[in-house]
Amino acid sequence: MSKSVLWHIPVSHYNEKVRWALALKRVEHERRAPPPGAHMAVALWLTRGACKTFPVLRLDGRNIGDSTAIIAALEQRFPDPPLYPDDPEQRRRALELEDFFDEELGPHIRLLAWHEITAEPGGDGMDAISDEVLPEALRRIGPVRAAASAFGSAYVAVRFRVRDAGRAALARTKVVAALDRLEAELGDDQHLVGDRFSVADLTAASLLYPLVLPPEGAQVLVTMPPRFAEFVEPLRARPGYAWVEETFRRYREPATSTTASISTGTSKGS
Ligand SMILES: N[C@@H](CCC(=O)N[C@@H](CS)C(=O)NCC(=O)O)C(=O)O
Repeated sequence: MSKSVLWHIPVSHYNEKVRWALALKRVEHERRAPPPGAHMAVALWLTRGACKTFPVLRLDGRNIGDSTAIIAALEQRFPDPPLYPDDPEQRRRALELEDFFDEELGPHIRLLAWHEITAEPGGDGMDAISDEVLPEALRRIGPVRAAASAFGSAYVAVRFRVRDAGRAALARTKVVAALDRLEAELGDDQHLVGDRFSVADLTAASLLYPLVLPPEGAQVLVTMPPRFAEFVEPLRARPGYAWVEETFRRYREPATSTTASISTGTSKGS
């Protein structure tokens, strides 16, 4: 059996979803993180045109794109601990919630975070991300770091159209609506479906990680851009916010490594 390889983006919440599943199931793997700008081409190349985003997981010699498909494959290959409930009705609900948070939260919270990070040129946010992808020798050279940050801002502006204020306003509404749905589904329970952790909890918590920045999650962005922090501030008192913190604390093993490799390097991870 060949070793599993996760092609990922360290700062990304969809990638956190898969890193978390791999950690829970204790799947030994290597991680590879190509430089920004190369993601789409590398994902298309790895999946022979089937998927243009990361994460991509190489499992038993097959490259699988999309976090939902990856978790489905992991569930078959490494059934313990299960992320899908046994009961068919509970399983249907868990998958429906996974899909809801993937589609109705994931793209919007990403757009909002990038909107606020790039609204602050030269701010700490993009610099922190540049530091993550630049080799150490280069990140100490001021103009190289500034150029990498400028490239990053321009890339996300084009790729995700993050500068549009109307899209950012819609994203704020969608994030709050996702938090409303999370709280309505939870009621007084700790788990979204049944009485144990499932793919529904995994998806909601990992896609909300940029809002909460829990210490157990990816540690690329440790401080929020000020305008994003202003949006988050009133949400901190919400039960859904506390639930994300608690779910990370209970189920996400702390990341063992805060840095990820660039194109040719590798890192092991939890
Ligand atoms: N539906 C996909 C979404 C993945 C996704 O959007 N990944 C983004 C990072 S958050 C990506 O690869 N971005 C790089 C790019 O588009 O250039 C999944 O669940 O895996």
